[in-house]
This record gives sequence, structure tokens and C-alpha cells, in this order.
Amino acid sequence: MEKKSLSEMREEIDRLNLEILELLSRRGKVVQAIGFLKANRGIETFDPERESLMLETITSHNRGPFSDEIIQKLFKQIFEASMSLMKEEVTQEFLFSRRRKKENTIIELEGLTIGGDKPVLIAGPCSVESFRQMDAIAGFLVECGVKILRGGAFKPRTSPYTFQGLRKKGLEILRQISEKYDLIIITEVMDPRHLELVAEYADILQIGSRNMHNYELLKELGEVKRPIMLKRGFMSTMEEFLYSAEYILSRGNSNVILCERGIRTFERWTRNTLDISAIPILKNECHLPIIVDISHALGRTDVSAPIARAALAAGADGIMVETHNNPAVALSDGDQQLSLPEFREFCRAINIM
Ligand SMILES: [Mn+2]
Repeated sequence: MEKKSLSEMREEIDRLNLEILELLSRRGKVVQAIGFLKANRGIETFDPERESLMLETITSHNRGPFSDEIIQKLFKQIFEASMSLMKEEVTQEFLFSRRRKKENTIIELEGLTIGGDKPVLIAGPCSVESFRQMDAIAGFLVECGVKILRGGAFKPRTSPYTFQGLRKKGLEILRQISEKYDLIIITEVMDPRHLELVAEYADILQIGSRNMHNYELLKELGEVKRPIMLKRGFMSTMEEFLYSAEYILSRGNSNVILCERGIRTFERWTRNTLDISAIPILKNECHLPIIVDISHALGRTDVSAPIARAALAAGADGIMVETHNNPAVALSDGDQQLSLPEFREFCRAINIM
């Protein structure tokens, strides 16, 4: 056999590298096509039986010089890379995905846009307590330029013995206030049995953190003709959060607003830990507007303004904040609600009105 020089052998290695690359790329393309097919048919991407069969076939053809073990390791790497390619293909198919829809989802409601160029401010008390309370708060908020009023009628409380909300009476108060001040109303729906009732009174339906995993409720929301603000579960990953949004989108309701409201960590000086990084990451991954609820994230009022500014700087489409005419006697979440003068200061500090 004719002896090759070192440089000749190196040239050969260079050529072989490119051939391997060419083969890998070809293999990758086929994998993508399979991923697309599986996504459409809802088939699980990982098939361990098929993988071990492939490894068996490959090692049975191995003629060296690499050991079977090394060959298996190398191919295992190729399989893993293929799996992530396939997963990418599947995620692309999700309705929330930015890869599927490039432009932002903009929700228009009575002349107001959520997810457009201008951030929105959602304010109001934790709970609807009485007409007088709501009247005092709403009158003040309107003067500050607020267009969306929040207030809970159905309250998910940690203890069954604390105030559970005024329920239907609360919804009626919200409607009256909405008509008096021309405000858009957002309120929580907790149970599929109340959905029709709440949708009758509210303009935007809020799904609380505790209900982010209530898939039967999410499915029903897909059929409702109202925008939905879905709050992130306090123990949920961003991926789980988006999957929950997908439940609503996939049933035909494309008006979904995400709400980051903090996640539970070991930190006790704030009620939750606001996940600032979730804002730009979710914006990259999906096309839905994102509101940041600073009150439930913080559980305190003293750092409201810098945190709201941070959320806006990170790309939030709006801020939600709890405000009460007399936080000291509020029936729920007293510690985290801004008083009305504090709210006015807050508005000045964040300067989005
Ligand atoms: Mn609250």
C-alpha cells in the first residue's frame, strides 16, 4: 500500500469531516420531518424501543476500530440532538409560539389596547367589599387616568374561614361601577360553574395562580367570548405556564393575556419572588401580552415603584396593582394594597399614564 504523507492524511480527515457533517445534516432534516408528522398526530417524540433497536443494528455492523461502547456513545449523542430538534418542531406547532406567529397579539377593548405600544395600568382593590368602597376607589382611579378596574368577587383564600368574596353581589357592584365611570372590569373566575355568570358581568376574566392547572376550567375558557388574563401558578415553570395558555388558545379563544405574579421561593421578605427574567423570555417564546402583578409578587407596598419600573423595562405590557381606600381595614391582602395617595405617587413614579 502506498504510504500517504501526514498532510495528505489530514486532507482526507478534513474531507471525511465534511462528509460526516453532510450526513448529519441530512439525518437532521429527516428527523425534523418526523417531528412535524408526530406533532400533527399527537404522537410522543421519544420512542425508547426504536432507539435501542437502532443501537443494536448499528453495533452489529461495527467493524472497528472504535469499540461498540464508543460507537453507542457517539450515536446516543446524535439521538439526543435529534430529540431536541424534534421537540423544537413540536413546540413550533403550539399556538402560543412566537415561531408560529411573529407579530404580537394585541387585545382591543373599548378603545384600549393591551399588548400595543403603550403599557396599561390595572388597579383596584383585592376584593369588592361594598358599593361605597368601590365607588370611592374607582372615582379616584379614574382621576389618575386608570381605564381597567380590578376587584375580586370570588376570592380563593388560603383559609376557608376568611372572607370568600361577595360573589354575585360583588359582580353587580362591579357592573354598576363600570357603567358609572366607564371602566373596563377584570375579575376572577374560579369555577367552571360560575363562568357564565362572571362572563356576563366582567370584560376580562382573570384566572388566578391557584387555578392555572385547572385544565377543565381552562378548556371552558377557550369557548368564552371574553379576553382571559391567565396568572402564572406560583409553583409553575414558564413552560407549564405557556402550556396552560395553550389550553385556552387551542379551544378557540385567542385573546389570552399572561400575568407574571411571582413564584414561591425560600425568600420571606417578599410574599413571592417576582420572576423578572420570565418577562423577556416569555416574550421571546410567545406572542401574548404580559402583565405583571406587583402586589401579589411583593406582598408589600414600599418598593412598588422600582419593581414596576423594572417590569416595564423588562418588556411588560402593563402593571397590575392593588389599591384600597383604606388598606388597614381591607377584608383581604391589606398589607400589599396601596392607599389612594400612595397610588397617585406610584403613578407619578412609573409615569405611564
Ligand atoms: Mn389580592
